[in-house]
Amino acid sequence: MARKLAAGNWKMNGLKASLAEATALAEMFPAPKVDILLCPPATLVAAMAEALSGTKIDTGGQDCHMKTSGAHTGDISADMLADAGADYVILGHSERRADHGETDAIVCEKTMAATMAGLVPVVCVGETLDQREAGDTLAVIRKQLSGSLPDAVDLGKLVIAYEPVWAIGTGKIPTLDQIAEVHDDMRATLTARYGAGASDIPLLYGGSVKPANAAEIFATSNVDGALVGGASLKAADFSGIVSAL
Ligand code: G2H
Repeated sequence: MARKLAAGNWKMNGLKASLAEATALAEMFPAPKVDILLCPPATLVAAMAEALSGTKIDTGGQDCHMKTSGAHTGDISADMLADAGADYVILGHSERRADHGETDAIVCEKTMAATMAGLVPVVCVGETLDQREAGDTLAVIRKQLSGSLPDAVDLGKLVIAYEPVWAIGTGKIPTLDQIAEVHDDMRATLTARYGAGASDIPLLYGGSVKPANAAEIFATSNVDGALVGGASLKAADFSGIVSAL
């Protein structure tokens, strides 16, 4: 049985004052029944990890380079995130794939780098609206999973997030049947590749998750949690999602 995870992706939002939202969330959940993760912008990773030390909330990055060090201006390595106190790193988010041309092969290299650094990669996949309307959703997700994940993974330290591109920040979500279809197929695809241990991989849904729709999404087949953007910025909103899980 996969463990439950409520993960917040602050994207390019948050200044030092925003750490008060993280500590407020920690005060609301001193002994949470599920895993809770916040991924702030890189500038806040070290400060958030420090602010949340001694709490039950983990900190993560939103991307890392595939190399451990070197001449890569503006990038940060998985080792640097770990050194700053991160436990997780989001990889292959559709905004990274669109804004920075990240391919499945690049995401795969980053996933290996994250694992080597001791981080838990949260690998994102998802179809565009055109791909869904063409009936290609499952084929797209299978291809992304195949290309973005290495053959050697630590099944106990891997998270997958299904985020339909057309549902991100739009207020639209797939039907629950559509979410179940993708999540069931992802579980089957991962099990076929990695064996029965793939049942332990948390499969998150992401895309316009709110307190009002979280419970029905979490009740959907093979949904083990959520990757939440806008609704993770305020403790008052994110707490409603955590409580629903
Ligand atoms: C999808 C999600 C967070 P939002 O990108 O990863 O964002 O919840 O704002 O749609």
